[in-house]
Amino acid sequence: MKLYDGGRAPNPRRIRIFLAEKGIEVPLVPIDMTAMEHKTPEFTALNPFQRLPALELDDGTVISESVAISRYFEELYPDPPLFGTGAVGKAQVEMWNRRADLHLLIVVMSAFRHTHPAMVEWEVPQIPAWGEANRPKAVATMKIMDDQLAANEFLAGDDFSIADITLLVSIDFLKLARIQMPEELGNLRRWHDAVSSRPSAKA
Ligand SMILES: N[C@@H](CCC(=O)N[C@@H](CS)C(=O)NCC(=O)O)C(=O)O
Repeated sequence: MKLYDGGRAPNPRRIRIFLAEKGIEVPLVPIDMTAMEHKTPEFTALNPFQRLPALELDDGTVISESVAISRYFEELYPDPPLFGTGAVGKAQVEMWNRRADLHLLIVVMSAFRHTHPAMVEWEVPQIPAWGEANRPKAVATMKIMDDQLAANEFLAGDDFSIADITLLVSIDFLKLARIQMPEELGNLRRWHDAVSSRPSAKA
């Protein structure tokens, strides 16, 4: 098994944090995205969407999409559970992870990719107005996350989950996207300090 990794980019980081939380070690194959190694014919044969991360199993099966890769490891290594427990708990994790993914990570990445000059060749067509339009969307989502964290230690409730990983990589990507976390979001700040101090955050 090998994990095609993309350095500090948020989606590859999601998997490294997930693996660190589980205490699993998987051989990494670094793919230099700045050198466009994810666009080579060899990598395109593995993932036609030319995106990282991607996991290649020993029988040649390739799994891409961060959540799909995470689910694979959750099945193999159920402890600690990172997709929730019980019918309600699993649904809560799914809900908050999708919210973090669709309403924050993709929004923050769009703000970055559609406005940053270095992303012209990555985001085709690059539409700066769309990038700008995503900045207030990110702030609106952070306010909702702050409300949720007023009553919960972690995003989906009492336990750390994949939803926290998705939120963490999104918040850490704000700087590159030139989006500020509003000062008044004290619950989100408290949560961010706490999850950033977990050893897995260094992954
Ligand atoms: N939905 C995918 C998104 C993967 C993705 O967009 N990865 C970025 C790095 S964070 C990438 O490979 N970008 C390459 C490109 O846009 O050319 C997932 O969850 O894994």
